[in-house]
Amino acid sequence: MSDAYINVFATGGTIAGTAGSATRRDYIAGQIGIDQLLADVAPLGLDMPLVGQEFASIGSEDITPQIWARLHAACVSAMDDTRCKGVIITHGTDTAEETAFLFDQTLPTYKPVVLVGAMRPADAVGSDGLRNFANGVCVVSDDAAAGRGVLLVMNDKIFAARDVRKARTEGTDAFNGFPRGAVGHVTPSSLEWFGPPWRVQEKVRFAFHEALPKVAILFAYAGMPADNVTLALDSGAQGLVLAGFGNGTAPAAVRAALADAVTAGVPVVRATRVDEGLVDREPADDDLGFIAARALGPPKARILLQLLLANGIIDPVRAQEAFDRR
Ligand code: DAS
Repeated sequence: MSDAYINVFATGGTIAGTAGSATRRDYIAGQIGIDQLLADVAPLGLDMPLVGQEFASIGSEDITPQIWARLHAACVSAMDDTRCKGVIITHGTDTAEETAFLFDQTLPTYKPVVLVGAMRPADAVGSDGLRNFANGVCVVSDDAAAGRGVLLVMNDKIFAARDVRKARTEGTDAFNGFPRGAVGHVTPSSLEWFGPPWRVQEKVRFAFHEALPKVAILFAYAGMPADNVTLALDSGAQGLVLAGFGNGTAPAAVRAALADAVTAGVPVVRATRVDEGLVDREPADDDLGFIAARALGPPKARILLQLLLANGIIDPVRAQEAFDRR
């Protein structure tokens, strides 16, 4: 593909943020438009032509289903465009893992889709945005990048969407992967994968829906009362994710209320509020009809449950299979 290019879809975030000073702490996300970003990137001498399109100029805390829908449609078009080598999405870091995981589950895997962001605004001293972007170009340009699902590139590390989570509020080393750490290491001039692709030529796992069913995350805390469950149900939640203690536990009254929710037809996923670690199935899950989140933290467990509901998969055994899958 000698005339190949990379589609760059911009959404804002700190990678497009400016403070007006190299040392100022506060800044505004999404200030640098796609044309300016591509102009800033041009002197880097990257090998692959870039074709830009701007979808939003927001901090990613304001990402919406509508933006996701437009972005997803553009990714689908890019998959079908024979000249497109792959897609880079510039994105705020706060919800990058959610966009990455949603798209990971709803796009085919035969072309790479890579999210890049920054922890420091574009005009900050030591800004990481252009390096992360150059690394993203290096990844998308590589033939071996396909077949790994959606990826996120930060701080010279390549993470799979299913594993990646924002683990620190500041510093350029803000992301971790669990249960796998990084799946590769990248610099603007080198790329090493830590293993072969594991999702080669995989089709879309779930149909994308702009309007996903409402799923509430219930964050466990000492003394948590059971009315947290009823309030969520009363507000229209069609599914519940427990961000539980330890291995997805909760006070007995909350567990009983969650079991009642399952009986009433509302699926319940047990996840954990702990940073890392599996939430495995336990014998009581069979009796109560709970689903174990396995390696997915609450935000991604919520997205997967939304996709399952939107696609009519409510049987807990089939739902559990989706949570078990890499
Ligand atoms: N402004 C936040 C966001 O857009 C933080 C960031 O991008 O790093 O998610």
